[in-house]
Formats: sequence, C-alpha cells, structure tokens
Amino acid sequence: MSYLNWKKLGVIAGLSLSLTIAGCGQGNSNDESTANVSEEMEYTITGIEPGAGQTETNEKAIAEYESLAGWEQKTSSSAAMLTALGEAMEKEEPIVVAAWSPHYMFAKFDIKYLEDPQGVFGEEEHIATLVREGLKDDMPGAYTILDRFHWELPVLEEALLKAQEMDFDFEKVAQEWVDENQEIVEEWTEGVDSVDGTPIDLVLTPWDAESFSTNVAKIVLEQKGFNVSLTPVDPSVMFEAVATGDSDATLSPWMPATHGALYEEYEGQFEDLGPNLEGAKIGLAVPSYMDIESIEDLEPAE
Ligand code: PBE
Repeated sequence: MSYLNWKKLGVIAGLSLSLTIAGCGQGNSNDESTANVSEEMEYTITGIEPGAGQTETNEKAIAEYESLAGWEQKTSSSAAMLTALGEAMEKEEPIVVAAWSPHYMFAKFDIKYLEDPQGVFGEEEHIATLVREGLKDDMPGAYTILDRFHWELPVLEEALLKAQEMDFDFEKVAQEWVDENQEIVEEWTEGVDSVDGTPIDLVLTPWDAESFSTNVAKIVLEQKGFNVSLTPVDPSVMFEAVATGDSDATLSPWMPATHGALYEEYEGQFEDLGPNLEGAKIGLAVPSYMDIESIEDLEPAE
C-alpha cells in the first residue's frame, strides 16, 4: 500500500477515534499513521557503505532511540541509497535514509533531516586536513598548501551540483574549478617554492565532497611540481595510512562525530591542520511529504 493510502487510513482512524473520545483534547491521532509508516518502511533505515563512519552512527542511533528499537539498517552504497530514495519519492512512499551535507541530494530531492533530540549525530561537522608526522620538515611547501587549503560551503556545494551534470568526473570538475579560480589557488600557493617531481600521496574516502576537494588539491600541488597520487580507501584505512606514514595527508575526515572514534584511536600519530570545510552535517533524512519531524516520531518494531 502506498504511503498516501496509509496516510488517509491514519486520518480516518484518527477521525473515528476523535469521535469516540470527543472532548479529550488533541489526542494522538498521529501515532497510528506514524506507526503504519514505520511498518511500511519495514523498520529499515536505507544506509550507505558498510565502512562509512555514518553507518556506525546510524547503528548508535538505533541502539539509543526507543523509537528505533528493533529497526535495521540496510547498507550497500551511496549510489544504491540515492536510487532507493529516488524510487521511493517517485511513488511518494516513505523512506528513511542516511544523509549528509554538503551533497547534491538536498538540491535534487525535496528531503529534510529528522530532528535528533538525543544528539547522536552531533551538531555541526567539519572536514579536517590531517597530515603525517614529519611532513612539515620533509615537504614544507606541500605542508603550507595543505594548511591553507579551505572551502566556503556554497563554493563546494556549487561544485558538487556541477559534478552531477558532469557524470561525476571529479578530475574534470576540479580542473575546471582550478582554471576558473586561479586567484584562490594563488592565495594557497603564494611564496611556496616549486619542487621537481617530489612524490606525495593523498588518501581519500570515496564520497563526492572529498573526491572534489582532493582532486583540486592534487592539481594545485602539481602546479608546484609535486607528483601526486590519490588513494581512495575506507575511513579506517585512511586514518591508519596517515598515522603510519604510508600516506602523506588526507582532506577527508569528518569531525567531531562521524570519524571521532577513529580520530581518537590514532590521536598523537598525525598532525591536525584544522578544518578545510565548516558547516557540514550528517543525520537521518526523509522526503518532505512525510508527516514526521523527529527521529522520535518513528515507531519501534513490535
Ligand atoms: N559520509 C558522511 C562520510 C563522512 C560523512 C558518508 C560522507 C562517512 O560516513 O564516513
């Protein structure tokens, strides 16, 4: 049964209920329809990659919210989540997805974050730049560029929308951005001496914002003569690689909530150069047509 039909049923149930218990004030006519919605979603959160930091945060939410008792998270990939979201919305069916921003999903789909009164997903996140111990001495020029590397949220959001139109060819999107924004690039590289093919490795996670920003960093470092390799990995491998010095730097960690546990595990074995982007966020999201606002509006599985 479609979401709308459930909703109608809920309204009818609510109506007859208010007729029977007329005079009892507002009542909770919503409970019933919400319960049906949770059931219709088979008490399932549509998640993303099993190795994502957010996958763990979603499990934490399931463990901590009474409203999510008995729920399951279905993991697969970000692409599969977006397909499921698109299909559900076409049919106006209910769906709860793992969501994060910046991401083009908020421009493409009319969706909203569910309130998180228990703060499991944290408040604002930032994306940090971490470098291996010793990078400052070994490659002072690269260190300076990475230290200066910083995004304004709307700039990154625009680039992610563009990536969608360019088949997610992040090399190309990054090159276009660099070509059009040489004055910003010059701020990052000002006074940095060129090198002659010094190899440097940047480790990154496979999501859009990270792919774009790391590809920009690659081009900028190459302009200064570095020979840059990019290594896409899971968040846990990313932290390990920078901590052990297998990789030189990363621009992908989401802090303080999403990758906080990994950060703590390796703390002291890397240097944190601070945020390269502020105003990021993760959480659970639903289509705006769904009549719920908070994670607590969901219903536990019986
Ligand atoms: N995400 C959301 C990453 C960082 C935040 C999917 C882009 C992750 O969950 O690891």
